[in-house]
Amino acid sequence: MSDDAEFDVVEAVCGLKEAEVLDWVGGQLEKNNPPLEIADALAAGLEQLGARFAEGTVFIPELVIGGELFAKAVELLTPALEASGSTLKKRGTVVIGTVQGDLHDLGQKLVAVTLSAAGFEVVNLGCDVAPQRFVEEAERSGAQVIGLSALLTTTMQVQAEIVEALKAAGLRDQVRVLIGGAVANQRWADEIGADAYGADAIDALDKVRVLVGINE
Ligand code: B12
Repeated sequence: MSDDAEFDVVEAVCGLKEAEVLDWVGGQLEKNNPPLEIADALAAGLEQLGARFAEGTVFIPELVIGGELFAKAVELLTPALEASGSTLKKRGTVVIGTVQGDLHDLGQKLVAVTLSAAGFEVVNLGCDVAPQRFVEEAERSGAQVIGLSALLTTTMQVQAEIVEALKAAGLRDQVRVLIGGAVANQRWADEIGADAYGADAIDALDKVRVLVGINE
C-alpha cells in the first residue's frame, strides 16, 4: 500500500488523533488502497496502544477511546469492504461472536464484514456471548461454520467449552469450528479440537472457504 511518508498512522492512532486518522483513512480510500490493508495499518496502531497499556504508560480510558476511533474508521471502510466482494449470499452461513466474558468486538466485526463481502451469510452475535447461545444459533441458522473470537487469556477457555457444548448438543458433526482473536493460535485450536484457526480477516476468509469446501 502506498503511504504518505510524512504521516505515521500507528503513532496517530496511539495519540488518539481521531480527526487526523479519519482524514488519512479517507485519503487512502480515495487512492483506492485495499480496505483490509488500511484496517491492518489501523490495527497495528491499536496493537501498539495495547503494548503501551501492558507496560503501564497508557490506561483504560485510552484503550476505550482507541477502540472507538478504530470502530469509526472501520465504519468508513465498510462500503469499500462490501464493494470489494461478491454480493451473492449463497456460499454458506457463518455464526460469529466474541465469547462470554470478553468485550473485544472490533476484530470479529472486521472478520464478519469480510466474510459477508465475500458472499457468506453472517450472523453476528456480538460480544460476551454465552456458549449455549452459539449452540442455539448454530442449530437455528443451519450454519456450516461458527467463528469464536477471544482476546483474553481468561476467556480463551470458553472457546473450548463451546466445542464441548456443540458435542453435547449432538451438533459437532454438522458445524465446523473456527477460532481467532489475539490469544488464539493453531496449537490452541488443535488442543481444544477446533477445526481451524484464523490469524486475521483474510486468513479467516481462506479458512472458511476451506471448511465449507470452496476451492477457488
Ligand atoms: C481496544 C482494546 C480494548 C477495548 C475493546 C473495545 C472493543 N469494542 O473491542 C476495551 C477498552 C473495552 C478493552 C478492555 C479490556 N482489555 Co483490551 N485491548 C484492546 C487492544 C488495545 C486492541 C484490540 C483490538 O481491537 N485490536 C484490533 C483488532 C482488529 O484486532 P483483533 O481483535 O486481534 O482481531 C484480529 C485477529 O485477532 C482476528 N480475529 C479476531 N477475532 C476473530 C475471530 C475469528 C473466528 C477469526 C478466524 C479471526 C479473528 O482477525 C482480526 C482482524 O485482523 C488490545 C491489544 C492487542 N494487542 O490486541 C487490548 C488487550 C486485548 N486488552 C487486554 C486487557 C487486559 C483488557 C482488560 C482486562 C483491561 C482491564 N483491566 O479492564 C479489559 C477486558 C474487558 C473484557 N471483559 O473484555 C489485554 C489482554 C491480555 C491477555 N492476554 O489477556 C490486551 C492484549 C492489552 C495488553 N497488551 O495488555 N480492551
